[in-house]
Amino acid sequence: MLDRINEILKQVEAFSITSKEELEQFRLKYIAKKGIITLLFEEFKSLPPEEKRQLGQPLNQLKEVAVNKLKAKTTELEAAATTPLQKPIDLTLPVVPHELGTIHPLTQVWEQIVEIFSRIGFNLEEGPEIETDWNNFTALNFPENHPAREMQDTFFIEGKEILLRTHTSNVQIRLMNRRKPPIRSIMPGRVYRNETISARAHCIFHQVEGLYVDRNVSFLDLKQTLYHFAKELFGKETRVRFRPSYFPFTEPSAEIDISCGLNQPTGCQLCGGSKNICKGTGWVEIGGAGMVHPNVLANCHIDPETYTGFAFGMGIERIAMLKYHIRDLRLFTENDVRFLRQF
Ligand code: 2U9
Repeated sequence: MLDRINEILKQVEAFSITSKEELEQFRLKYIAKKGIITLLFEEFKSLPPEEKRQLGQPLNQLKEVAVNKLKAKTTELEAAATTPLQKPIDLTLPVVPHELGTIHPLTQVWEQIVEIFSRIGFNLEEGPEIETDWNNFTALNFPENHPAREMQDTFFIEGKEILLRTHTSNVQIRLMNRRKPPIRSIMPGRVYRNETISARAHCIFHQVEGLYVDRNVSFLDLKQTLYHFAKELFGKETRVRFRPSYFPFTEPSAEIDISCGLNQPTGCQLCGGSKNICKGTGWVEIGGAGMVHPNVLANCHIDPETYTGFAFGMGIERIAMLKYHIRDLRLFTENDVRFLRQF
């Protein structure tokens, strides 16, 4: 047994411990409950007294060497884990560049629009994207069989009663039900339509709508407000044109065009030199507007005999595309940094 003790002592001394894993292997092999040294002690108990006297000391010494090695290596490895790198840091080295992001072009345009209208007294209103049929269609004077209410155009969530809003007009309905005139607010937000995604259409897009309801609000107020807006956003030279149109929620209704500068000495400013967008007419559509239909006011418990109002709606993507000469709607949602970095 003495030979075995000496052999194991050599192994213990030679055992290389450079990691926590090796430390644990060492402990399990020699000192743990089923370790070699523990088993030697078990064997030792049943030896005759004569041998015990001979082997007691070398066995104790073996254990002591192993336990001390375990303790020393444990302290050494713990210290290494907490001691900072000894290599000096060169403070003159250039820093690793931390790339800054850019503000998404849609957010930029959204913020500019909010800013322009807030300076002329419009406050900001928001509402839910999941809406009832009443707030999205019925209160807005959409007839029961209007095509927008079909599955091909609207995303329905529960039957035909709960849906993803198709415009931000639901916010105006909620606002008028909650507060009485004067009301002068804009409603930017995300809207959903069941469209096939292409360069010109997306099933998710953004709108900004506006509403002004008070005594004696006229079509002239609407025109002046939108003239002001167009000049602020697209430049002082911009002209605005109203074309008669039809929406269930406004009467009379109009589509709003702005001049692209084709007929100016500077040429097509908004179309970016190409006539594809204005199709050579010099005008591009930016949205629609009109006087709030008396039925819509009445649906929101506002007396149409006392109050009148105007409303307008514009697509934020469309405005951003014109302002920054972006040709494909899909670029807004692809998150390609080569596109986003340009703004
Ligand atoms: C209420 C009353 C009237 C909001 C309006 C338009 C005309 C319009 C389109 C522009 C391009 C939607 O983004 S688009 O596809 N919008 O043409 N929107 S008037 O009229 C309202 C809204 C709410 C209570």
